[in-house]
Amino acid sequence: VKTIYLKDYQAPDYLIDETHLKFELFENFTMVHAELHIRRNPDKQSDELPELVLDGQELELLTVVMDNVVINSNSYTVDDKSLTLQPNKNSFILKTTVRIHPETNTALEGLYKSNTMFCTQCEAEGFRKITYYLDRPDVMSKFTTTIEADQQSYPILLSNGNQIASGQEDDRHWATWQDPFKKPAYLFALVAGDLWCVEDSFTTMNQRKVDLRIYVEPENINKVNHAMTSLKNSMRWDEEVYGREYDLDIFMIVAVSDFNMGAMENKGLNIFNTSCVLARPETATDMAHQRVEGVVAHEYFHNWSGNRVTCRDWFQLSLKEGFTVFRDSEFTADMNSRTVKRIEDVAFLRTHQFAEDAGPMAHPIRPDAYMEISNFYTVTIYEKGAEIIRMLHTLLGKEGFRKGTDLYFERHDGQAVTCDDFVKALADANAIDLTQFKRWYSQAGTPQLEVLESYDSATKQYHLTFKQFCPPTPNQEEKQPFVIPVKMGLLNKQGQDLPLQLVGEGTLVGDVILITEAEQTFTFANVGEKPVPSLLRDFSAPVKLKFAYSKDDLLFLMQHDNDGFNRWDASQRLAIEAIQQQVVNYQAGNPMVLDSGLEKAYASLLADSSLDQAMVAEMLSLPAENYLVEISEVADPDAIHAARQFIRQQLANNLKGQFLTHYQANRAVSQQEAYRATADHIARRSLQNMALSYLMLTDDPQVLTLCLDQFKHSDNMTEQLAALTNLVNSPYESEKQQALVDFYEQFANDPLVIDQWFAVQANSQAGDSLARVVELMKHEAFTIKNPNKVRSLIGAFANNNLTGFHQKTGAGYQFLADQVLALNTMNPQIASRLLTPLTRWRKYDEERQQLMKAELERIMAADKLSSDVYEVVNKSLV
Ligand code: DPP
Ligand code: ZN
Repeated sequence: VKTIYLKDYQAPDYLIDETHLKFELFENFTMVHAELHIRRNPDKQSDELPELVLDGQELELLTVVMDNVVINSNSYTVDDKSLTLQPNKNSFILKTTVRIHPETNTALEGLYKSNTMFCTQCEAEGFRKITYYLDRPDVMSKFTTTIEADQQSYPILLSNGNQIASGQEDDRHWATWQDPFKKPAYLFALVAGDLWCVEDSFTTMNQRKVDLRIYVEPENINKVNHAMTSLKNSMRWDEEVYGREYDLDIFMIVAVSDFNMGAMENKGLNIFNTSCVLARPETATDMAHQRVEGVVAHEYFHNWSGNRVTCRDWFQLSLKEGFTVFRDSEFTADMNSRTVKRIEDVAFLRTHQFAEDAGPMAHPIRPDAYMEISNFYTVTIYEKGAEIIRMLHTLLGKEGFRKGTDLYFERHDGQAVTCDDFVKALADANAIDLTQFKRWYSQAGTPQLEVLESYDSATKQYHLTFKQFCPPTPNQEEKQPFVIPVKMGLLNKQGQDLPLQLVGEGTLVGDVILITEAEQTFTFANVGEKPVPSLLRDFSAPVKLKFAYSKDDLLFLMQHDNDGFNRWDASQRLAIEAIQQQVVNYQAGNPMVLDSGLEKAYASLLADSSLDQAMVAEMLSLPAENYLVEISEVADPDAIHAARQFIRQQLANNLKGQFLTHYQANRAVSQQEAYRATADHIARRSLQNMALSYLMLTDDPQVLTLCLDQFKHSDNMTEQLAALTNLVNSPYESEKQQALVDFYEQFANDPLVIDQWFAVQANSQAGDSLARVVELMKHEAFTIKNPNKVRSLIGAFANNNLTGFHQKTGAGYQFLADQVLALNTMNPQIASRLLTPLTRWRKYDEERQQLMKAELERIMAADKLSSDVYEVVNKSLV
């Protein structure tokens, strides 16, 4: 397996102005006829005509014709990765015919079948499994696509752009689609199937009417309304916030059951995993509704940030992904509760991306090297990438940022560009220097920001000293200081923000100070009393902030900080401290105790009726086990689980009355009001379910009755699934078994709900969860060929069932390695993704380390490892 380096980038020798494709779809094979209008790249002149090397994999080459002359096989070379020809003209038309086998394509890359439909996934390098091509994003071409198939089985034939012709001959029919916009091959899409669609329309800011269609398999036709509403909201938002108008007359989404990722932004024809588009109250939770809204927006926003302006090469992936995640998270914040969205995003980042940054796969948001690009669709490229864009937004302000993106879109429309181009447009539009800021693009790792305070009552000066340090990551020992924007406030005894008055060195813009050095002191003047600092408000930079807050400070911030994010963060710090102390007690064999400060804080949260319910629910959630692992020096899964559980249990017992009051009040409203996926309804249900999960720890038969009632008599999946989850983790064995049986019967026909049913059991805290997962793999509803099933059963177990996966025998590790090996040839992308928990072996004790490493070595020794799996295992063992 070869490593590819950014520094080796070369512009293409040839360009493809036009691409004409014809697909003949049959049950046992597909013929692909390609006509490529090729010319030399005028920017790369040399005396001799270079060879033309077209990418192609798993293709059966039948004919090659250059300018109407048949080329015989002595005049070209074919290997398992490419077709090489020697052109004799600067521009020519190349025609090839290949035979491919979508019907046996289990990797779900290129053209494949999902249930009975044909569909495609070409990002990043799937197009080369369809035809010989210059499969790289800096080759942009105008595509015309004709699809021919059996009329009965495949009445719907779709591709990018507008349909320009169609016809029928005997039992076969065809349709031709033309995309007027140049695009790289990774944005190509084709769909053929027996699909139904819901239609709507959107009128753009310039009064153009756009046809909106969501295609699904017939049984899902009643589950697309939420996605359609989300789409229209996204289109309006992108006009209002970024001035971006949709550019074709039709926008289509197709829902596909077998899909490696969440969704794909193909021009005019987005293809979605069913899990990211289908939602209705009875079958999809609030979280699922929000995921649909977010992913629909994300893919739609790519039309500008990704499609109209695309990436020069795959090292620039964050150019489109980081920016588009930032765009979709701001959209979600505008549609729902801004603070709750920020809390969710940061909790996700700190749990998953910080762990990636601290592990063997750590990479900068613009990597320097990769073996398999599919491995770089990571939380770093996406979520950390979005944080880098958010910092630029903070530095430039809303208007400056908009000026910058306007210039970016105007300057680079129709081009394939780099992250440097993006930053340059922002810098040029605002006449500022972002040179040092760009270190965020090239340096991996999570910076630590340590802060020390001192107060001088005589001079009324308050000093904050910041020290930044970024730990070494693979191939990057030393780091240069980052630009770290710290949004902050200084609170007086009443909890009010004091005016910020900087004296001496340093930059303060509004309420943001800029850290640019390894160590830097800021002095604030006219501070009449020693304040409590509220630092990194709204999580203004993706760093680990260290400040020695006292317990009283945290309680104070929890109540008074006018930044909602930091109020929540204070509650988390308090909870972490309380849990970590019990981890120590547990390990020493000492009795565990509940911190009285934490209990008081929770009691007052529950008593404060002025607070937003969603915020109360967020603040009552103890940090997740995975996050507690991430912040441990050496993670002890049993101790973390026991300590966290102990605290939950004690809080439940001591605050039972308050939890019950909240539960009953909110459940009563749920029973009266029809379900709506709006922020206020979601907030109410999250508090209700939070209260229920505490109450179920109290072993009170009255609570069991409430839980069973919620399970049986709810009109929505949010309540029903929460009740099921509580039952599954309860000691009520017969009720638990009955609920699982009833739930399965109720939803046996709905694969996405059954995915939830698998996940609930995979996450079960019962001691036999691994045996149960193994058993469920034989269940009629399970198939390892469907990525959603793999994620909901195997992935959920390995990623979220801390004690089950990390059981001391190593059986969890062995199980996961077995599944990775089974998937290695079948679906390398999914196999590689499943490996993540094993790559984190350095986090655990010596014995577990050995067991985890042994499984990685066993995988390494296997035959025919895919490049996907090889890269991750290889890097993990270095
Ligand atoms: N480009 C896609 C997305 O993130 C990945 N399949 O939207
Ligand atoms: Zn994306």
